[in-house]
Amino acid sequence: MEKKIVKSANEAAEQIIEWGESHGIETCFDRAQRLKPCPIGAAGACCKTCHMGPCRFVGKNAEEEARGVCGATLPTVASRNLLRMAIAGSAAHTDHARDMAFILLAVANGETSDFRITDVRKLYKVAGILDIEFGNGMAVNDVARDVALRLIKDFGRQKGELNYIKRAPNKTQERWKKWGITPRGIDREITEAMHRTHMGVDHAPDNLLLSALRVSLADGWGGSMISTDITDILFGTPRPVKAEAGFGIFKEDEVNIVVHGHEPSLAEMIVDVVNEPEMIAYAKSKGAKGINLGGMCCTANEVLMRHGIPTAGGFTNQELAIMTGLIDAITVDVQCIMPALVELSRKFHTKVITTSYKAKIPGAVHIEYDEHRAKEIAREIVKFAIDNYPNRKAEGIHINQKFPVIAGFSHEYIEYMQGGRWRASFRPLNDAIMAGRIRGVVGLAGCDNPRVPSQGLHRFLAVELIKNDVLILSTGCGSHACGTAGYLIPEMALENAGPGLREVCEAIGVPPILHLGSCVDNSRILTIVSAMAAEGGLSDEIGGMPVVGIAPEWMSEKAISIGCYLAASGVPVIFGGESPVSASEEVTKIMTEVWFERFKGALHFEPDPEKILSLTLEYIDRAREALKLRKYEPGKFGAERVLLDMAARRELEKAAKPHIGIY
Ligand code: NFS
Repeated sequence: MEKKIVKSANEAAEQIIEWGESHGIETCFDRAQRLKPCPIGAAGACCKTCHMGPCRFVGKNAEEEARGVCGATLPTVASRNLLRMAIAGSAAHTDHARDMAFILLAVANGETSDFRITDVRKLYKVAGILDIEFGNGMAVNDVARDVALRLIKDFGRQKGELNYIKRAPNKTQERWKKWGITPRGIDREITEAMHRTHMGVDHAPDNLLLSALRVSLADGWGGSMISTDITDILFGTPRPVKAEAGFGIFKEDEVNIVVHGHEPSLAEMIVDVVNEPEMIAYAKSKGAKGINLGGMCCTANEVLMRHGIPTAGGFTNQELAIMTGLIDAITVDVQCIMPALVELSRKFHTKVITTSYKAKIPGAVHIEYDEHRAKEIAREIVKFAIDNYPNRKAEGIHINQKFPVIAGFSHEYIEYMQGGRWRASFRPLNDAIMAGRIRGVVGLAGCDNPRVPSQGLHRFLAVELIKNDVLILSTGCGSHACGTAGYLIPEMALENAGPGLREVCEAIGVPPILHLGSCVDNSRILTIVSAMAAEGGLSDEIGGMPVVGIAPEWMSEKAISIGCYLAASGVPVIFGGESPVSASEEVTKIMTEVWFERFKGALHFEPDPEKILSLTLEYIDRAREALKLRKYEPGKFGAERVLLDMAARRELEKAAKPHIGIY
């Protein structure tokens, strides 16, 4: 009997895929089976930077002997390929950040009345970080303008360093200076790195890879951090919120609209508009009971974190959501959008609406977004979806499965939950790590991927890590994989976490997997680890902390940029799948051993999830040993301060005076 291939670890996804197969509907899972990756390109051994090639570097001694037409070696080509991925990833995140900065400027200048500054406290905090002087009398919009302009300067700066570099621990910054990778201006780093990869420029693998770190740091401590901060300022800094995840979020008797992509500003407007009484009345006039908004991919994370909008899932779930036959319109902005959606949507009644001039798909409806007319455009989109509701056919496979999730763990909330408004700090977390109650921290990030049983590697590692008392900070599709399995709830700690982590989660009332947000919110991992370093008792820089980043199902170039900026910041990173530079031992060695020596971070690729797990724990234990922390033994802890429980926190707060902002 032929062995059945499991395509997704998400049961509901698997059910939809099977339904699709029985109806002759193709998805990324079928295409992944059919299209085998080119083994030469997959290993980084193909150079197509000029038109004398593509040159393929194959054969037993390719590393030493193979040459391209220009004479380039395999390590040059492999490192150049990786650098190009990092550049594209950094460009994606930072261009998203640029759009956010211009929205903040438009709000400050009064050019749009649809948005406002929601979190004034965060605005002041960011203004403080940027050394912007603001007194009591200064109007909020004036502070916002100064913040926006100061951050916009980060894109075009030619010399000096990015504003947020100083948020990193001094020692971390010193390492960057020593190795010449402190980013200057975001656009400069991207342009210079592209220049280096042009035919006939930089040929030294180590130098090319340092450039990958620099351009990625411009993402992590530049674009992504800017985006996170401005999104918090405009739409609110997340705090825990209850929501739901899974294909069961769609409603048979309501207009279902999905916001998909990455940039949150249009989605925020749609959240507002679907609640307008006139819109609801309009939906009812078309026979629907109401309007139901859901999210997909990282736009989903943005509106989930701030408004509790339910999510249908991550990257590999997008086609499957359409196959429920219940989506009346799916609006997409930028990044991680499968062009296959349009062709697929024709088999159902779903309308795919592109909204960015940067990201069009032939055959899609295009309603162009402009932040100056945001609400008007959001209304047009919602109305369009409502008008499509009567066209809904009975086709599709309706799914009921959905899980509760608790999301919304910003840096600020994590600090707050460890001591309340007046004693907020990272002390309890550091203490719990020092005592061995928490073994270490893992950032679970990145895409989900149809080349493995999708979402399964995330789920396996999440469960195994929490069993081992490792606290997880999840983002992006890692969070979707966990959320659609029911892992993002406090009960997960009771049932699955090791004894130390379970106690900590019980005391605070949080899940053992803290959903930090979208992919740009990986910058929250940087600020959290920097705060842990500043708190004392562990490492005084990011490097050397019992902290590891993993992206077991990565596929996008943005993931490479994230992996590189975490590695340069001092976090060992382990990616799943085959290495995109596996053809070159020299390049692999630089990214692991050499980077670890210089930055205490590394970037590994490891297809075997069991090995990802053991390497992660090994890094954590090695860091604990180097920091002379007590040896981790499950259930045996050292002395530590007592965590405040909910009641104690409330008591403290009753005594506290009101404070600006939400904390
Ligand atoms: Ni990030 Fe991957 Fe895309 Fe978000 Fe999901 S695929 S690298 S997690 S949605 S960006």
